[in-house]
Amino acid sequence: DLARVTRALLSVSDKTGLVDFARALAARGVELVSTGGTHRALSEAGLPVVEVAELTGYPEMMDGRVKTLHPAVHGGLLAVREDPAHQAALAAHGIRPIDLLVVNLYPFEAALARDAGYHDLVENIDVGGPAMIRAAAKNHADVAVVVDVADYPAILSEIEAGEGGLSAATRRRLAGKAFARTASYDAAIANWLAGEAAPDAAPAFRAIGGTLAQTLRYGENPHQAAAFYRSPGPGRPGVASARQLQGKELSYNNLNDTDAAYECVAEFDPGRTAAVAIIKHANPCGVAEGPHLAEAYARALACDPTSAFGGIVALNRPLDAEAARQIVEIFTEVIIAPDASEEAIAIVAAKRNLRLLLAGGLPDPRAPGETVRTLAGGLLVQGRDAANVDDMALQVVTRRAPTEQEYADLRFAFRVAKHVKSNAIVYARDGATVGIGAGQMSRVDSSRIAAWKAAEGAERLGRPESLAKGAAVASDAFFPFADGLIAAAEAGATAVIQPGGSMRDAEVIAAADAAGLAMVFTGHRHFRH
Ligand code: 93A
Repeated sequence: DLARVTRALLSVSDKTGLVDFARALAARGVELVSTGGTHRALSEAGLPVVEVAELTGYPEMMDGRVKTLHPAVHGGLLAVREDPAHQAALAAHGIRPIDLLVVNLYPFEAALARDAGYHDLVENIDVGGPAMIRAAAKNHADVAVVVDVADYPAILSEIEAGEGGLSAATRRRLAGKAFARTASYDAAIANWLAGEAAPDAAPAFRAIGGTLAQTLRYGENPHQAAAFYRSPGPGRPGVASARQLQGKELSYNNLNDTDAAYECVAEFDPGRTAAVAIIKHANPCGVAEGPHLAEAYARALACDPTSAFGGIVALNRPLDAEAARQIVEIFTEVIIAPDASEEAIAIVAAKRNLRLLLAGGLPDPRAPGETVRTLAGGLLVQGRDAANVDDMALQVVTRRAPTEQEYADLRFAFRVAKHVKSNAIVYARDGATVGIGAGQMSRVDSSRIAAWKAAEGAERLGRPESLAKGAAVASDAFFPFADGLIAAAEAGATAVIQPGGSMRDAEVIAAADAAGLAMVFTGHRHFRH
């Protein structure tokens, strides 16, 4: 079962060991054919070698994109030696068989490793090489294919020992290796192209087994590539599962904000109350409960109507006509709700750019799950914050205990604070936020901003006193010093909810008592960064 090697085609990018290997072949009387660069290397070494262009009758063209893609090459590789019809075809077209193919491919992987640019990478996609490798490997009954420079010595010694031939077992083994090589080569190209769409998110989501849901026009900023990946498994009802009824494609920021909005409003049990959350830059700028959605929306909007402009509105019950009519009155990017009435859908339809997303349900705020974020060289994974203020044993730490109304507002404020970026301070009154301070590096600054918003709200309504007057205030983490709490008391808050646990709790409690505040500790922190 030896196949004699009489004619070899060599076409290699990596020219390591090439000359020695070719010289040994030539010494055994093997005729050499090769492509441009390989041909040059061999003739410079003084070896007799024919150029492929001579075989095909065509010069290498299009920057080498077309050099071996020709019947004179592929016929020579694919012809079955024992098939008379194949032999007749060879004869009819003046094609001579090739018994040994030696190819290594354009160094695509190396180009990727050195972070070559897009154009450079595309040019490093070898087409003719893999085509020849696959042809020779398919025809391993007659042809031997070598794709690895490390195999040269073994091939040579087998040819020496086998009187100019290679065994069927060797040809078959080489064919297997050849297909493995083209497969891994193509996989590298495919992965690169898939990753092109979202260079930042792709590795992270491949790691958790997500699937690409949407290639986004860009990320947080236009110079950032981005994509939206859907997590494996059924997942929580929300932005990833929602049906979009109208409006243009959601952007990266829209998706992020819509998720924040829906997760926030899902904290409100629709069986107990209607609730609305309005979100901007992933932070709530107004959240409110109400007997029905329209009232909840009006109250949420009243908290900070300036910021609500161009915001995302999330509802915990199916959108009805009354609420829809109010929402379309101001510029809104997205509405997300579990469902919507026909009438509400028709009302929203009049605003063609407004996106309406129907999620089919509300996510369970207590359900387990993960959050993932990347950092340089790794991933941070944590369980989602599934803690719920209704499950917390609230500990009264002040002389005065909250009234029933204060308790309700404290729970409301802490529920919202969970969805405000830290440091988070939330003032709430009668089931509506009246001032939110988000994302400050100092808790006192968040307190000041929230109090200022509450004062602004009063001005808007023509009220003499800040809306913080008589409000409940929530802090996502403990007050490290009394100053933040004193600021809240000065703004007019009467009740405070916070995790507790500061070294200075005693000072903070004393300040609360001095101001006549009622304060409860939750024992749970709601950091969100
Ligand atoms: O550009 S190609 O995809 N088109 C071809 O027809 C072709 N034939 C061989 N690349 C092609 N090759 C590759 O050229 C081989 O796989 C090898 O990597 C390289 C050798 O070129 P040279 O002999 O000019 O250095």
